[in-house]
Amino acid sequence: MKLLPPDNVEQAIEAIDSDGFAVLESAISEAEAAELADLVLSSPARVEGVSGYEFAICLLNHEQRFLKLAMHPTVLELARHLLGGRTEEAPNAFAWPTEDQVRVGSVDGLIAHPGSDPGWWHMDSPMGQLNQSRPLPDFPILVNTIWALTPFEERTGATRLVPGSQHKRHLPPATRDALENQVHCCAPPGSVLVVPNTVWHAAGSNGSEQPRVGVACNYQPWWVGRLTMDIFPIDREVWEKLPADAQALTKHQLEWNTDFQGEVKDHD
Ligand SMILES: O=C(O)CCC(=O)C(=O)O
Repeated sequence: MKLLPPDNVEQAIEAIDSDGFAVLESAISEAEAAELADLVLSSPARVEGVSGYEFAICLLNHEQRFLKLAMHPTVLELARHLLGGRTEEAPNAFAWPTEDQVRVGSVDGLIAHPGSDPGWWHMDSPMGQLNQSRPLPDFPILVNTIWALTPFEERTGATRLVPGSQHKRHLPPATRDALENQVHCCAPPGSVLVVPNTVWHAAGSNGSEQPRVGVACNYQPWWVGRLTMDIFPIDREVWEKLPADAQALTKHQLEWNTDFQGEVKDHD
C-alpha cells in the first residue's frame, strides 16, 4: 500500500485516478488518533454490523473533536474535486455556489472488535440503490474517507480494496471472502483512506487482541439526501454550537426525514 504525504492534493488525485483510492499518511498525529479512538470506543449510540463489528453513529452528536477529521483541508479539497459541480456563470449552467457544493453526509465510528467477521464487499451508497441492469456511473456520488485511529494491518482487520475496481461499473459479488487482487489498506494511526463510491471495498477480519478503530467521514453533493436507514442526522442543539464553517457542511442534516431507521443500541 503506497502511503502519500497528507498535503499533496495532486499526488492523491493521481492515485485515485489510477488505483481508485489514495491513502494519506500522518494526516493527524498518532497522539490525536489515540485520543479520538478512545472517544469512538466510549461513544453512546451503536448500530451492529457483521458479527463483532459495530458502527458508532453520528459521532458529532457526542464530540466536536471529530471535526478535525471531517474538516481536514486535504480531504475537503479532494471531496470537492471529486464531487463538485459546474462553477461557470452561464444562463444554462444552473451552477450552485462553489463553496456549498459538497456537504458532510455522516461521521461514524467503525469498530472491528477482536474476532470480528470480515465485512461484505460493497460499493458505498447509492450505487446499490441504482438500476443494476445498466453500467453504474463512472463518477462518484459519494466520497468515503476512512481514518485509521489504531494500526490498520491485515491482522487487525484493515479495510480491503480492489485496486482498479472503479472501472468495473457493477457491484462486487455478494461475498465476504477474499477477492482476487484485493489489497489491505495497511496504514499507521492518523492515516486516512480516501475512497470514492466507485470502488469495491470491505472491512477485514480482526485477528488481534485489540479493537481496530476507524472513523468514516462521508461527503456528498448538496443535492443528495439521506442515503441509508443507518445514517443519522446531527442534533439541532449540537449543530447550533458548531463553528460557522462546520454548520455550513452539515446544515442539510437538520432537514433529513428519519421515518425509516436502522436499529440503534445504547453502548453499555
Ligand atoms: O471498517 C472498514 O474497514 C470498512 C468500512 C466500510 O466499508 C465503509 O465505511 O463503507
